[in-house]
Amino acid sequence: MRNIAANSAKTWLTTEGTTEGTMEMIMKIYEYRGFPNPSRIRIALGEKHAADKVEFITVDVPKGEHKEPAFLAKNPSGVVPVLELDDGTMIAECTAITEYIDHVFAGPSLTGSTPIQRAKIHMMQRRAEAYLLEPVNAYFHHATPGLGPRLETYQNKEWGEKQYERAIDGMRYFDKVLSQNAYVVDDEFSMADITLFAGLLYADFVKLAILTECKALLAWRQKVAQRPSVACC
Ligand SMILES: N[C@@H](CCC(=O)N[C@@H](CS)C(=O)NCC(=O)O)C(=O)O
Repeated sequence: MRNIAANSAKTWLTTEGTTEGTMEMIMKIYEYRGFPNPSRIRIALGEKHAADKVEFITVDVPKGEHKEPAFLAKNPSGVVPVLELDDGTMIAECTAITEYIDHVFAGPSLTGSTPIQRAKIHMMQRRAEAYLLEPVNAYFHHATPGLGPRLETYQNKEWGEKQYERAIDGMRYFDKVLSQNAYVVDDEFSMADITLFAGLLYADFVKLAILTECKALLAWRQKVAQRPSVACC
């Protein structure tokens, strides 16, 4: 199960960039590289220039390793990614992992520095999940063969196909947002952009193309794809 790409952070930096200590801190990320949710974490780490400060461990999702007892003990939801800290603490859910990364490593904030920014980023990232990433996920698991018959034990094709329309509506919504702002929240790249970008990665995977009329969304995507954190995720 081990596929170690990088190792150990020796210095723990605060968001202000000051050194808080020299403790040996090993963060492990359980993931399946290239899948949309793990990509969210790789992008967040890339934005913080911290990808070399964690150990990536591959969980073989196509083979069902994420549903085996050893992994379910880490995350009872049976999904990747999961962050494991030195003391054995397990953090699942991309938003929670991103919050942690954002506060442990220096660099521009991904989750907002003021109460209003934080609230807006959380609201919009949740919309990116609810309007796009989750409908695409439901379409994949219900209206396509998904992860195959061994893992897809219940499928509702009609409901899955309905999610395709919801995802298209979500793209139209974000096109409108991005016709007014440079990024999903105002003019700063944030966790909300990461979630939307991952939703579009997933849409590509299920062959759900962005409508050509969504010009602002297409232009935003091209711009975000050029960020170093995204280019190497
Ligand atoms: N809400 C979770 C979603 C995680 C998720 O669905 N991950 C996918 C990979 S992109 C997964 O593990 N899927 C396996 C499955 O559904 O069986 C998060 O934010 O981390």
